[in-house]
Amino acid sequence: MKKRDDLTKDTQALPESGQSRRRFMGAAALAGVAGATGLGAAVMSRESFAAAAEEARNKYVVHPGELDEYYGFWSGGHSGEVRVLGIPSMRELMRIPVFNVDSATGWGISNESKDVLGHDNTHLNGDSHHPHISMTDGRYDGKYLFINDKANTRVARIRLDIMKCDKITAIPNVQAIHGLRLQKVPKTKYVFCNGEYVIPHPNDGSDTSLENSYTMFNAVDAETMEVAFQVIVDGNLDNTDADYTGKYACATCYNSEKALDLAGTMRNDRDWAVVFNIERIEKAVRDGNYKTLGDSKVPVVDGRAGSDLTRYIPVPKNPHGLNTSPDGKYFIANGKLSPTVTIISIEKLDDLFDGAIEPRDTVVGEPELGLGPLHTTYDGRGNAYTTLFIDSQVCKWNIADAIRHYNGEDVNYIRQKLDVHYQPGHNHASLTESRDADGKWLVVLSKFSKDRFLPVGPLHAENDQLIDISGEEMKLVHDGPAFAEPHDCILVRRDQIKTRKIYDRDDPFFASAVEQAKKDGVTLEADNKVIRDGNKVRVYMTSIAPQYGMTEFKVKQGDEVTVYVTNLDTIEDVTHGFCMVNHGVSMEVSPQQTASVTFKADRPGVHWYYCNWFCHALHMEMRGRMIVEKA
Ligand code: CUK
Ligand code: CUA
Ligand code: CA
Repeated sequence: MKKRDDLTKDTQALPESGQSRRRFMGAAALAGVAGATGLGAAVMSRESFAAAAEEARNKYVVHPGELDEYYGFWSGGHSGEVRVLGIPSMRELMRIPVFNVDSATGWGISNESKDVLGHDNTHLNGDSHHPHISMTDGRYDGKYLFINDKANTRVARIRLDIMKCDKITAIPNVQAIHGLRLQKVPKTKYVFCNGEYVIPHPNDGSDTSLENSYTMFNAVDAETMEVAFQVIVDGNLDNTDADYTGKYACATCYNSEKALDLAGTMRNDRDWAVVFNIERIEKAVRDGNYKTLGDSKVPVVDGRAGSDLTRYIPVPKNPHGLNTSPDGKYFIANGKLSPTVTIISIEKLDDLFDGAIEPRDTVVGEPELGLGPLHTTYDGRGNAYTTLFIDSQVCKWNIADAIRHYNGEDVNYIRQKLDVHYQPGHNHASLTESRDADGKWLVVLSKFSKDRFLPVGPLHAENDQLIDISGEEMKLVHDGPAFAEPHDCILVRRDQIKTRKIYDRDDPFFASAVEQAKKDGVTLEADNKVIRDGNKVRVYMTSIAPQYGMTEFKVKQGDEVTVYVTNLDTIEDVTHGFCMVNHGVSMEVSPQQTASVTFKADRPGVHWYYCNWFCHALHMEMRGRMIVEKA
């Protein structure tokens, strides 16, 4: 672990625990001391053993004052948020509200957040599953993180420089966006996302039969966040991933049966993975070979069986995760109801699309791993790690050996099975979705924690486990309770993320406030003013610890009041808030940020407002009064 500041660290008071001294004296140092003092061999080995254990512990224990080596971004499932963790400490660093309402930051309350979420307040929930970081040439570029909302069929983008959501797009013509992955090469031009459930078209009640129902694979432009195209498919869609040429994406389908009942979805021994030829789809759109549906202008192409745009590769059975290996060679589909995963050779896809080979000819391996394979991740050294939901294990296996076994050689491709606790969904190795997969850490997101933590009532935490995969053997090193429900996470080296310490005054995040101030002739950084515009009142105030620029303002009963607060502090970490008591109003105003909130002044009298982010010794004194005059 690197230290934030060696000088400060060494003077920090840690002698009681002996932490800093122990870390200073690594395994080699301890062995050396033992040798120099002429102790016997038995003592030496005990010392060395303790030192080695200590060294191992120091790999994942991040001591007070030290910083983690990786950022982890966790989806928050039906909590609708994204969480930021440090790895390997597993410390939660931040929460980024996205498809939810957050009282602390005012997400869903402030106007800036409503500019992103929509001002109609209709969708206050979400179900985020798959967080993925934008890439340039197959490497994380740290610019954006994208995430799906299954509950309300949306895709969101988070700006990683400020760690705020800046765009949300509702995907038309489909229901429930589930799998989401990014184009890796040459850069993330598209966000690929799967509509899971089939619906009739038009979906207006005129026909609810299955004959006219289908779902679509979608591509969202990563910069504009507009839907670039939709592709009609057979069956349904679960998870997806893209290749390292920019040409192909692939998605699993668990319901080739097009069944409505559970038993029906399990009827076929094989469903399929559908491969999308992105070049051909782009060409079809360019050539005008598409239709549109309903009011939407999004080009819709037909990728059902027989189309030139797709190929359907049969794979067993109700497949779930779809994961590209970091060497770019394979798509691996995880069998779920089959104990196998299916290795699809990406190299062979050109021949498949040219009609030179049959779909199953692209399969180069189908190793049997255990019960309930859901997701696979990679260490960049040729090994894959697959979660076995039913077995409650992670299976480490070697891809090359699995392929040799498929070709009839008598080799054992399984390297190790490690118990995890319990019922794992996704797992994710450090940098695994990029060319830089470094095989250091593996996070396993277990759906059940059962007995691993203090009981907290019938609703249990989940259990995110950290596994050291840097050696030959997987070693479980940490349990971390998590609230509902981190489906997936992504680990990125800390140097790949560059964050702002304070806002830039030109930040587009509060552009609409800046625009309104300009119209009102107000200088946000200096003025404290009340502007009346019919029964709309705009209150502009500054804040600098521990004071607002205005300790009182007057409005009339029935006014629609918008308060703009501009934080003039330039010191890192001095965030103010604005809370209007009894008005459901609360928001964050970080250094150099402008934030605004709109509410109705419907009750005459005195209404106090105060700063709700602790900013100063006199933080309690940072307050003021809104006087509402009787109508
Ligand atoms: S899905 Cu949840 S465990 Cu939505 Cu990625 Cu597999
Ligand atoms: Cu400003 Cu607390
Ligand atoms: Ca099926």
